[in-house]
Amino acid sequence: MYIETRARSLVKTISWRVAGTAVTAVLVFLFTKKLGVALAIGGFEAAGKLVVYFFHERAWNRISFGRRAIKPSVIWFTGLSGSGKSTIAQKVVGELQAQGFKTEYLDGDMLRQIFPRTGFSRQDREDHVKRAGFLASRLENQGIFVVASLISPYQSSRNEVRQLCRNFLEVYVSTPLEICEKRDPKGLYAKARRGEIKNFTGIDDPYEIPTRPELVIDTSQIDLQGASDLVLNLIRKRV
Ligand code: ADX
Repeated sequence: MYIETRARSLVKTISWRVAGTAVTAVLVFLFTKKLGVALAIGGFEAAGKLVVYFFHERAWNRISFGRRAIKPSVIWFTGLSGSGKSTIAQKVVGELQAQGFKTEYLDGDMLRQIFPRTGFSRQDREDHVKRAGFLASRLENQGIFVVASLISPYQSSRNEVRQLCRNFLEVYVSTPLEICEKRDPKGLYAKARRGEIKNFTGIDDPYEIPTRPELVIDTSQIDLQGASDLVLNLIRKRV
């Protein structure tokens, strides 16, 4: 993801030469006990090898042998509201960034703030998921890891997103409805039960369980670190 600039090659040339020449001069002195000879050989060697090293470095920068481009992935968290998707997703984002990978996080709630007219009808959700999926695929194309967290309850739009992306990893956060409802961090399940919110996923709107997810995580059975390690292991296998 980085380009080796000429300035960097030049500084590396000089630092390596100083180190290499010091070794040569010391060795010559140890063998001959003649300081003048040691310094002369060191000096000529430094001048010659400075030039050779610089061009050798620049030539290798043009050779792709032994270089492997990182294959980023789209890690798509799907599951009920309150299942723990976003918590694991954010942890994975932090770990990927700490490892130096360019990583973008796409969250359903965040996208809804930008497109506030997105509702919760089937059509609205399908469009919303496809918008996020399209964006994810474009970022992936540019070598960026994408971690997305959306309920994305319908198989059809998840499949479409899978088709758009090159390296799509579907992580189904399968925490049971009873647990999500007990957690109810935003009090929305209670509202949905009282009929104050319509089309609430898991209550009066379906969640279609993924048929072939790359990973299934039930956050009532595993802690946050364990869950994030599972995801990172999966990513590592696909990089
Ligand atoms: S998705 O179904 O369109 O993928 P998204 O992930 O963007 O959903 O947003 C889900 C969040 O919206 C939930 O975590 C919840 O807080 C809130 N929400 C509000 N109304 C609903 C609803 N009818 N169904 C599901 N979630 C809802």
